[in-house]
Amino acid sequence: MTEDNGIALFTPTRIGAIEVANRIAMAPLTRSRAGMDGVHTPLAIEYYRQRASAGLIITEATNISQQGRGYAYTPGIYTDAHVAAWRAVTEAVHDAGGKIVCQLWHVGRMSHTSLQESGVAPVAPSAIQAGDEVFTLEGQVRPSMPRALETNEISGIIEDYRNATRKAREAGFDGVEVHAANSYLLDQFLRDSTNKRTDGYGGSIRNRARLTIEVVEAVSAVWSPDRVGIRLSPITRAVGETPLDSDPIATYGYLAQELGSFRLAYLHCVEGQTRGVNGAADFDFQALHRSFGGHYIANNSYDRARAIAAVESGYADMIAFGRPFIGNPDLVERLALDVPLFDAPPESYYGGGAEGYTDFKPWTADVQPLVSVEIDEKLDIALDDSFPASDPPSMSEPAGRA
Ligand code: 8OZ
Repeated sequence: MTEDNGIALFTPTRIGAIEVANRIAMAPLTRSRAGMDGVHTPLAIEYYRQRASAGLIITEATNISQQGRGYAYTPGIYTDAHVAAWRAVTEAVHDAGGKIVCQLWHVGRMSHTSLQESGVAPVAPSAIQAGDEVFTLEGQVRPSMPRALETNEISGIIEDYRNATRKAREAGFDGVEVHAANSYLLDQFLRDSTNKRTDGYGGSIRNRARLTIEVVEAVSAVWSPDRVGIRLSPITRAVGETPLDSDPIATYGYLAQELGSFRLAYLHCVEGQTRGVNGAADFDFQALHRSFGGHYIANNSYDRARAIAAVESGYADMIAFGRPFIGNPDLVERLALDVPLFDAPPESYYGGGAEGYTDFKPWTADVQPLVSVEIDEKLDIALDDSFPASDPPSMSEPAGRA
């Protein structure tokens, strides 16, 4: 339990319909430890249970369909087997007093034919191949050339979001977070660099924002808007040289305003470039928050002092920490006590088993070598490191993508 140290960061609040015990969220962290069928092993139960003192856990990005999968060993939320595996996770988190929402993910063009059903091409707003890497059973490879979605296929994608939301509800989650960040499918539609469509989903800002808004509308109708959050990253390249929008202020400002009318649980922003630089100064996230009007979760390179100040000043309702939650399952307690953080080795981030996943100990003065790290959030969203290169999962060396 956290100390009542009189600091707002450690006090309860309500985010939409979700009562949270403190203002610290666990950011979505891809850990690549599910089976190739997207079903979590029991290790995930322990992993999330250990981190249940976070006010809100946002799960690792979770595929809404096989078409939406871009990385090996990532979990899904579209079959009954997925529901059963996730239900054990949500029960463990709830039993430990935590709250947990499922991040709904469709990677769009960030995929490879080997990860798609019958080896077909991944889908995207436009047939423009990404220059970065995704993780397949053969290791890290360039994403395949995608094919542009036909207009009449878009309703099927929205239906996949609906199905995933129903499944998340069945699995006992407290809500869902729509992943519209980091240049995956929804962000590919938003950015004019990746969307060259000439139908009602391309061209003007309004058209490029249409899919995200339709998804949010559908997901909110299946559950309830106050159980739906959304993650945006207006100025985040996420991976390599992923292109940005030509006018992020106008594009994401319009979107935030439109999203505001749904009265969602929250807007969650990756504030910056995620290359070890907070970058919030490059973009007015406060203005974006104002346009949205609801609760705001800030993410990217926050340390204890900045997190405390951001909540104290009313800048944010919650702060999401990513990488520090890998090596510090009890991050909330450590921040409350203001004790050092453990810097998990990068080799532990993606793939493998219990090692580097569930074996990080809670803080005591003598338990493990403690390294005081500068908190740097890039790893909850950025592909700065490599993935396991073989099946069964195993660790691999970081690819050194600084
Ligand atoms: C790291 C590795 C793979 C995917 C994101 C879901 O950037 C991710 C991701 C992060 O949002």
